[in-house]
Amino acid sequence: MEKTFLMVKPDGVQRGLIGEIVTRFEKKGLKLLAGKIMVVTEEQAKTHYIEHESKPFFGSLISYITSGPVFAMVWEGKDSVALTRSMIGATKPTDAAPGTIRGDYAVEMSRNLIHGSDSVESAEREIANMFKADELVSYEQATAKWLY
Ligand code: RTP
Ligand code: MG
Repeated sequence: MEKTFLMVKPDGVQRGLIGEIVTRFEKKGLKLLAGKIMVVTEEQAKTHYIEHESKPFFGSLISYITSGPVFAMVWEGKDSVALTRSMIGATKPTDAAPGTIRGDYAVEMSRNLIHGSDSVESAEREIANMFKADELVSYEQATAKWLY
């Protein structure tokens, strides 16, 4: 089964949206393997957003993501990367469809509430950057036989 890394960003935590966001993925049928409130270090932030290193917004992106606690999660399920990206919605809130997380709750691109891995390879790298292997819990999902 495919794993993905999702993270409620500091604005989502401060706005009290952790529960709302987690509920959406639970109801979809994804399995939560790990979740923790944490403050991302400067080093972790730079590793996480390495692909944007040369962009003009890199500095402000790093300040934002390290500005307060985030809620980091690992979710598992069939096509979990693509499924969660579509549930999150477009990067720019004006392009994010209603019904998506950003479409329903975000106003600014620089305060777009949640991160989701964009590929299986990114997910592996991002999970390793934020979690130790033993923080991921392996268990049987009771609803799996009705989902798949
Ligand atoms: P994320 O990685 O945070 O899940 O967001 P994403 O895939 O939808 O977007 P990405 O292209 O990876 O960009 C990462 C974050 O950088 C900010 N951004 N600002 N032109 C800009 O000013 C600009 N472009 C991107 C956004 O906050 C975006 O979520
Ligand atoms: Mg991205």
